[in-house]
Amino acid sequence: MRIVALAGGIGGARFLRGLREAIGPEDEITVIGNTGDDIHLYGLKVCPDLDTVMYTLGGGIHEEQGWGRADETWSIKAEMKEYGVGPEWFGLGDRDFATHLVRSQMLTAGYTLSQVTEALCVRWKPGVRLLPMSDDRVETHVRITDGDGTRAVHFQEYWVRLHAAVDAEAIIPVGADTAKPAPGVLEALAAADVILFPPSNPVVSIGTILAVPGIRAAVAAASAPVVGLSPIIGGAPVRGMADKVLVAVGVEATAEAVALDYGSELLDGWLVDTADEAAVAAVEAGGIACRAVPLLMTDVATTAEMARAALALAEQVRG
Ligand code: FO1
Repeated sequence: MRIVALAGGIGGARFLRGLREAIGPEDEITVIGNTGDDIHLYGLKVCPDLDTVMYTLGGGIHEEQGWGRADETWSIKAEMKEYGVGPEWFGLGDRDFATHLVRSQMLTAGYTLSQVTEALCVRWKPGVRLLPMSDDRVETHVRITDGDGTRAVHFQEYWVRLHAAVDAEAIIPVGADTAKPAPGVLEALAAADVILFPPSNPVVSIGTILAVPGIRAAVAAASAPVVGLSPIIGGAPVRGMADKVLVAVGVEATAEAVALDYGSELLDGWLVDTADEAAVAAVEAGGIACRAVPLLMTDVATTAEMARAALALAEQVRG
């Protein structure tokens, strides 16, 4: 079975680890990764969501953080501080720097982000095909108003330096309107037997992937059933601050609101946590099949159960 998953960062990567556990040897997973979180620092291109998927599935992730490398050291960061070169608020470790050096060197040599990602995965062997959503530069910026007035800040500054302290007024995936899907993305969606929306941030992760012209339409037109898993449990995001960006798009931080925002033209099925059993009727009323199952990804085995539930729902809704 050919499975395609649109994935963001930490939640998406953890889900994929369970999905990989849940499938058989004849199944294959293609991940379309969000690149809107990308940031250029010290002349290097950093791809947080692609790296989180690669490290998590490749066994190099810092498990508690969900980002960056395990057993990290911070000598380069300390030296940059001594030179007064920032930003201090974004933690790039020495091991992680190697990824960004290899990526940036290859991009400078003329390779595409897809080719770079494929090359990095030769080392990490994530057990999935990891495609960036686009080879073109897309960077999510956030419009906010705080003590410094109204302005747009890079998503990473909003997320990491400002800790999403103020609600986002608007989310702008800069460059998305002229970006093209990366090679293989549309083909994978057309050939998929199942398409999954993991519990990633529906606005800045999956929403950004869908903002690349052609991808939303390809998902909507796909013959494969599309099943999503709610990133919101009991009215709050499981991790991260999805509610802060949901405000920007006028979507309530509830399991049913996120499903209805994706809409039945995209989603055929939606999993909510057992805590949100009451949401099932509203989602089904929106034309989306809905089941309530445990959605807390406490460990790989539990996550594999979630993935099996998503694949089972896909079979039930397969037209
Ligand atoms: N998140 C933080 O909260 N603090 C950091 O200092 C930080 C550094 C960092 C470096 C590389 C990387 O790939 C991710 C990093 N993240 C950090 C996480 C990142 O902000 C998020 O993983 C995604 O952008 C959101 O999914």
